[in-house]
Amino acid sequence: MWWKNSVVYQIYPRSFQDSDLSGLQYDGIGDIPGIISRLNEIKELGADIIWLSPVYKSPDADNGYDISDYYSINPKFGTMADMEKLFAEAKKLGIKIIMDLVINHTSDEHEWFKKSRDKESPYRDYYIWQQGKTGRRGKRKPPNNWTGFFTGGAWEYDERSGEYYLHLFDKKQPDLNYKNPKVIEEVKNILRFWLDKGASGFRCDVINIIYKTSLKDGKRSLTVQGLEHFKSQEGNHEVLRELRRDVLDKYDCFTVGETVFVGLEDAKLLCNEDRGELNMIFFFDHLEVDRVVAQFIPKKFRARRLLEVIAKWQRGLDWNAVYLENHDQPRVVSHFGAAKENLFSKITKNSRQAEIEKEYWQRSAKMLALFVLTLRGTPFIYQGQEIGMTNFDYESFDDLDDVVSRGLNRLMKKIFIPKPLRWKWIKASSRDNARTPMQWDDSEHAGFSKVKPWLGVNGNYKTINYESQKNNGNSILNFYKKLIALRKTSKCLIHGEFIPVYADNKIIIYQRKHENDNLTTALNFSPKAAKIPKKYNSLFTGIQLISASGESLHKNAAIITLPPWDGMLIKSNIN
Ligand code: TEU
Repeated sequence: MWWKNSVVYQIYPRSFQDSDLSGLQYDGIGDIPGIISRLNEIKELGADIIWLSPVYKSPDADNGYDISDYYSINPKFGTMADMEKLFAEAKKLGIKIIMDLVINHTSDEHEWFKKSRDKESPYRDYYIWQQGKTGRRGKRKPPNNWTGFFTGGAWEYDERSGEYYLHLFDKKQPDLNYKNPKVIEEVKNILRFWLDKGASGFRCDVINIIYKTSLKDGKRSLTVQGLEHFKSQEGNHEVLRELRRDVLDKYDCFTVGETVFVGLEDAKLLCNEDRGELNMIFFFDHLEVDRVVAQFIPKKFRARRLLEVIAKWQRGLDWNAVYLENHDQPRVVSHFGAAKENLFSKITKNSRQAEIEKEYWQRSAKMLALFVLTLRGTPFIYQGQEIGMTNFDYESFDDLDDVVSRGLNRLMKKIFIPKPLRWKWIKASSRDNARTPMQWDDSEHAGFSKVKPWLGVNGNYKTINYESQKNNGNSILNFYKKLIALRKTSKCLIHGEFIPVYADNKIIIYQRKHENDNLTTALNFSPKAAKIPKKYNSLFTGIQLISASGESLHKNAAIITLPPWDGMLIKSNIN
């Protein structure tokens, strides 16, 4: 299973590289020829699979996660010929590509949905249409009390047919009806089409909520209401098995499912090779250790909690999809690393303070690289993570683009949450944090484009950019390269068992074991040096393979301390 030895690099095409190649003009939006022009950088990093966020035709209500034609390319990104060239050029470099499969919903501008608005159309049953209820004083009410993932209700009334349609995300993203076998056949055709073009698999968007067993009212809930009627339903498992049996198993490919509100028991079923559903899943638990109510409200970070959650999943599933960032999440160095607050802010600092910040930004980004690359599973690195890109530095709501951030702001305003607090929460959680243009160099627009980008470039691009790290042996980028290379040659890092060792509020220690090999990872998630309990000294007696600070461990000291934000990997002598 080649995908077990691989490292995946996620590209969010809109923000990766704009170009004027292949008949395109610079327009501030990344494109496929731009990706082709950067394949060497991905190869040099050591990644051998690309996950491409959606490039299909779309009105972009949710930046491509609202597809209006699964068989054509968004003209902003290029043409089908460009896409074919991307497959071919990537292949030459030994890089495989997996596509984003968004099949819970389509765009409301998809032909199926347009036709489905007509009650008599054979496409009516492609979506979930229901009559409304009559509320007080004869007022029209939605068919049930479900709420969506993007804040607000999950039903939209359609004047033309006098009924409501279900949309668990934006109202421009109507949910498909998986009780209709024709929908499943359409999905099979989409899969075949892209596999025949050269795709090596799929990242499957919100794949554990596609089947709605009943449309009864949901239990009252602060998050998504109605979940018990559509999360990980038996019908959902059946659809996945059918897609696998009839299509996926006939190709050399793999799937990684994005699974929302997923529990370990569900996940075991979804990833069980004998059942044949998905190959691995993305869960969110580890990114939510310092958040309440899904992801919006922060709470204190404790390293101990992080290890508990990671250990549960590492030991609970045979194979994990391992990640710390994607296009929906804040940058990890701003989330779990040293760049939590004010880093590189415009407020004048004394030079000593600024130096420490810079040092710690870099070191913590490396420490987090060690984390994601020494766990058991297929690692996914998100564009910009390899150079330690940080959350955006915007100062106003007007700079935001994301449909979720805007919706959330409206909702919080309605319940009178004061503006500074709204801004603080949204700033820390907004999906736009991950979507600022890739910082390639220190030229205007960070080398991403020659014209103003669709979303503002982070002001720190002069300090944080690819070019400046490329030839710096000490950079985050080169740390990623070294570590990926190390991982590729280490059976222990790929196949070794995961064993949690120790954690407190600052540090975590775990081991990977394979035959006679024994690797220990120790990570410090705090700006203070941390003592390692004496009991574990023996684990640190071997060879230090790599460390985030570059400092070597004083192995013979009676007390071993881990410098602030440091992380290290040790080949231990003992078993
Ligand atoms: O995301 C699913 C999802 O529900 C969350 O990760 C979502 O971003 C979060 O709850 C809101 O902050 C997937 C895609 O990754 C995301 O980009 C899409 O917007 C969404 O599905 C709908 O297709």
